[in-house]
Amino acid sequence: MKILRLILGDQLTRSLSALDGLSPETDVVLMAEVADETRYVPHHKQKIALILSAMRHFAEDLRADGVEVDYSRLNCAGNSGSLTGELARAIAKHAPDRIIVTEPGEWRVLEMMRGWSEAFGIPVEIREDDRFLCSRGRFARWAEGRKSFRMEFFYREMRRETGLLMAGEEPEGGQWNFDKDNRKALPASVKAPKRARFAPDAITRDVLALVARDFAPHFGTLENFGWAVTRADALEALDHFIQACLPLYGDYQDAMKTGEPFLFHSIISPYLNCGLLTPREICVAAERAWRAGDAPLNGVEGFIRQILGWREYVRGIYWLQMPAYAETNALEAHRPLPDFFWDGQTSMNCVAQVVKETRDNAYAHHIQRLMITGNFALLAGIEPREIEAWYLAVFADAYEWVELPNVHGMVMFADGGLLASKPYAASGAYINRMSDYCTGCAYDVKVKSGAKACPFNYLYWNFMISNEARLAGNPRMGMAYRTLNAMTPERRAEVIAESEAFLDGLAKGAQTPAAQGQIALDL
Ligand code: FAD
Ligand code: DLZ
Ligand code: SF4
Repeated sequence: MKILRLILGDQLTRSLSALDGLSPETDVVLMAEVADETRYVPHHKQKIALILSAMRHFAEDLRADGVEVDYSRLNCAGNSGSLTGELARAIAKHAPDRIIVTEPGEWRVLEMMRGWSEAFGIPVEIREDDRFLCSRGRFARWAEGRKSFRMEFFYREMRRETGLLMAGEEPEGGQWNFDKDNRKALPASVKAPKRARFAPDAITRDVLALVARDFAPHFGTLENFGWAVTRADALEALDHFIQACLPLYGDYQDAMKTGEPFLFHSIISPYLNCGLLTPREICVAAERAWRAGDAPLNGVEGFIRQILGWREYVRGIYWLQMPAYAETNALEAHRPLPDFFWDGQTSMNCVAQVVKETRDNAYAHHIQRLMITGNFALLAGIEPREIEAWYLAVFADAYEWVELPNVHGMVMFADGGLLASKPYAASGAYINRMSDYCTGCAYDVKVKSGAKACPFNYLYWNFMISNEARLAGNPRMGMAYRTLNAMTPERRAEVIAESEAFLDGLAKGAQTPAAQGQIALDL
């Protein structure tokens, strides 16, 4: 029996379920670079280059083991531009008896796959993606009958089930969560380690040239491209993180510093999400470092929680709730996305810095995504679809299954609190505490009203005022609403007027550095 096995650009794992039982004598593996996937959002140039180069390396690796790979390059003659079209061409060429795939990460692709058997008149087997630590079925069982979903409880079950950081039935260190020891501001004396980057080889150089030529209008630069594109290099990047960064990961997990985009973060999400690394091996490596005395428990637990907890949890929510999830807009936010999300031309130094780093690296760390660009989008009431498309495009690790719950749920509260118990809204004081951005800003973080006032200060209260009916009853918002209730009517009116003037100005570019007579960041 001849089997055609399709591998997608984020399924680059040799133990992938679609490859299980592969017979090199009879089977063919299909991999396809297609316009539909490279262009459905204006992906960052580095993201496209990373995926295409990693796909080409993966195909070479399979071939070296004697596997026949039918590989469609983006610009090869006859490339149909779609996964369905490339499958049709491969069926005509190889006349397989059946097709095997691993379930895709995104709803839209699964819908497409579900039509293939009928369209081609061949059995199509869609296998579970067992690279995740929690299957979709297992998550659905956990969620069943719960009124609200909270990551912390899910995470504890996952710790018990996997045995990670467990001492018998109890969590190591006597606590499930060590976050109170994390979240320190970064002292000037602490320097971030130099990060492992990988010089492009001939395959990557070809891909970089293709992306530079054919994707020029897409967001981002290619100059800093140093991503691993093979499993061997991704493992080296992981090893470097465990040795050089994990010891201080927890302490400075929430810190932000100008010119230090990576700090002590792992930068492994692009590898994890395209399949070069697996979540289990990363968690095991982190736990091993703690058991060997090379990293403290607060950081190791915090790191493992991101992968075993948050990553699995957001995937579970995505599959449980799609496709309706993407349609909700609980806070009725409808403002268009300002241009400065793409060009960085804003006098808000924090936002400009994060956009600049994202443009240069296809990366921003979690707190930059949540508390700078995310916080701004929440406070400004940006239309969820518009900000979601931005997040899906600009990061090398972005795939809808992980981007959507983070943006729709965690940042925009558009799901009405299904994923997060309260909106992550913050004024300038938080940004000032966790970063050095305010010292280089045209606005003054300590000023609450007037031309010099930090926009996050009045937008924060404006957000509370405009969402009072929806949020005042939330027990976790009690303190904010008690403070708001103590505000004089005059101050309320001032907050609303200043916010409206600022938000109206967004569409007109009124607060770009040029409009304000300042020098713009070099973007
Ligand atoms: P580290 O801080 O070193 O964390 C280790 C790993 O934990 C990450 O590699 C990632 O796999 C996982 N992780 C951490 N937080 C989360 C989370 N909230 N959800 C899922 N996994 C998590 N992550 C993506 O992989 N793709 C996305 O498209 C994405 N979009 C996001 C959008 C917003 C608005 C926010 C707030 C977060 C988003 N995240 C996304 C989660 C997180 O910001 C990134 O995973 C992280 O910044 C990647 O950098 P790192 O590998 O250095 O992470
Ligand atoms: C993200 C991406 C890109 C940019 N290009 C391709 C591609 O050319 N071929 C491919 O098979 N996959 C690509 N991907 C990853 C897919 O978008 C991903 O597999 C689906 O979104 C399902 O998660
Ligand atoms: Fe951002 Fe406000 Fe600080 Fe400027 S003053 S960097 S706008 S928080």
